Amino acid sequence: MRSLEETIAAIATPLGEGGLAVIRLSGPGALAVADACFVAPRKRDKPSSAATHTVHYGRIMLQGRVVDEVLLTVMRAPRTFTREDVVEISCHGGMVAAKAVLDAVLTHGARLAEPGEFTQRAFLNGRLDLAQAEAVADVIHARTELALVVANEQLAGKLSRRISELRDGLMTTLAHIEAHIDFPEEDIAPDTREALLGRLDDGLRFMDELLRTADEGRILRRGIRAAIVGRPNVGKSSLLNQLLGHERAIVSPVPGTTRDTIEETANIRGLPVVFIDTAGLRDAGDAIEQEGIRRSHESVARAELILHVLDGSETLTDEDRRYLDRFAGKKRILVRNKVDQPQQLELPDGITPKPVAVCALSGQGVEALKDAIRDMVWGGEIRAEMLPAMINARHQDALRRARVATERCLTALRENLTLELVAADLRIAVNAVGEVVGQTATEDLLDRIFSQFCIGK
Ligand SMILES: Nc1nc2c(ncn2[C@@H]2O[C@H](COP(=O)(O)OP(=O)(O)O)[C@@H](O)[C@H]2O)c(=O)[nH]1
Ligand SMILES: [Mg+2]
Repeated sequence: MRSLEETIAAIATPLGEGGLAVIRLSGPGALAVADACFVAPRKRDKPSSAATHTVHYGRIMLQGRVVDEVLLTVMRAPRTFTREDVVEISCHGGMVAAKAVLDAVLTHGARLAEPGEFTQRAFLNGRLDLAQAEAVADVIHARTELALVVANEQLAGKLSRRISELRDGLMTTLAHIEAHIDFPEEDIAPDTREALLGRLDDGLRFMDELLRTADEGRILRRGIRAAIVGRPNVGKSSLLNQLLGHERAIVSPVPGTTRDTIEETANIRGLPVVFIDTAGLRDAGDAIEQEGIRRSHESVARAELILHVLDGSETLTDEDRRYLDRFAGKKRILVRNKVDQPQQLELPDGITPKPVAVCALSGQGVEALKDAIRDMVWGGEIRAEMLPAMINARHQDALRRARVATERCLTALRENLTLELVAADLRIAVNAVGEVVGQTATEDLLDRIFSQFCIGK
């Protein structure tokens, strides 16, 4: 791990042209670096003598040259994001200006920050725990407001509090068991044993409650993949455009127009849904079309939801039947398109679910289709205020290990095995739960998590 003695710097805003860019500095030397390259209108006004949380106008200088006109914010430890001295310099948003200001601070003793290093310092200095640090990335990557609500609550500590509650409970039980190990001549009284078993059971239930949120947490963070399938010309591309609210896919009366697979994310009732418009799953066609078909097969195999589009104005074909069979076992929604035309389509008996009727030309029925998608992936209305703390894949892995260890512990206690064994398993469970918030995280794990952040965060 890198030394906290160093002062780090990075451009915190996206690269490219914009109104403003922000260069961020953090570390014990942040104010000294600012003193060395910032000149206020009154030369003796130095960042290091400024009051905390104040903003100052001036120029950034490098080798006697004015680099840019800026506003510089002084924030002294510990009331900062990293709990270190922090300086933020707002400069002009061009690529050259931001880069030149960064060069100036690097020349005067700061070092370029690694991805996620500011957040990592916030974690190492105890400002955030690991679950909260991960939430910082979730906030940045949130693709719907709902995802943002969940990320912000995790950042505020909602999940962390649940985890401490769970961990405290397990630690109390562990302390009890260890007390009995210290006095081996006394057997555990039957009612004490019952109490311990009850506590461990509570712990398991608590873990299960959190583990149940993994799927919804994954959907909110990563989105759900929904493939739009059906034979050529039924209106798949038209439907995609309706769901996205803009023209993305080429719509054409010529079958086989969509040669490549199109993927785009839409916000469906707060859920990020990645729609995949497939090139059709037929065999035949020229080399380019075959490649398109190969990709379609791939993305359909990875999709978690199928939207099977049927043309309501035509009778069912063998190809339609093949699609019906093929996706019978998958989570699917049947869409009867072209309801503006005289209807010919009749579905065989026993086909579920009931199709959603739409007209992809006018958009009629598309709102009902969005509801159907939400119901299929979420199960019920989504209200931000009802959302529980939601775990991510890493938390899920840690909690699963904690669950296995706790179950082993319960069995050992029931079967009267030695208390050392019971305690050993319980310690494993406590540590695994602690990983979620980083109480027991290895350096490798920390590096892996923070390296996924962007530079400047
Ligand atoms: N009347 C009518 N025509 C539609 C409807 N949806 C699509 N079409 C037309 O059907 C043709 C094929 O549509 P397209 O979206 O390219 O189908 P795809 O091959 O399944 O992607 C185009 O001429 C569309 O304008 C609809 O709801 N009603
Ligand atoms: Mg198409």
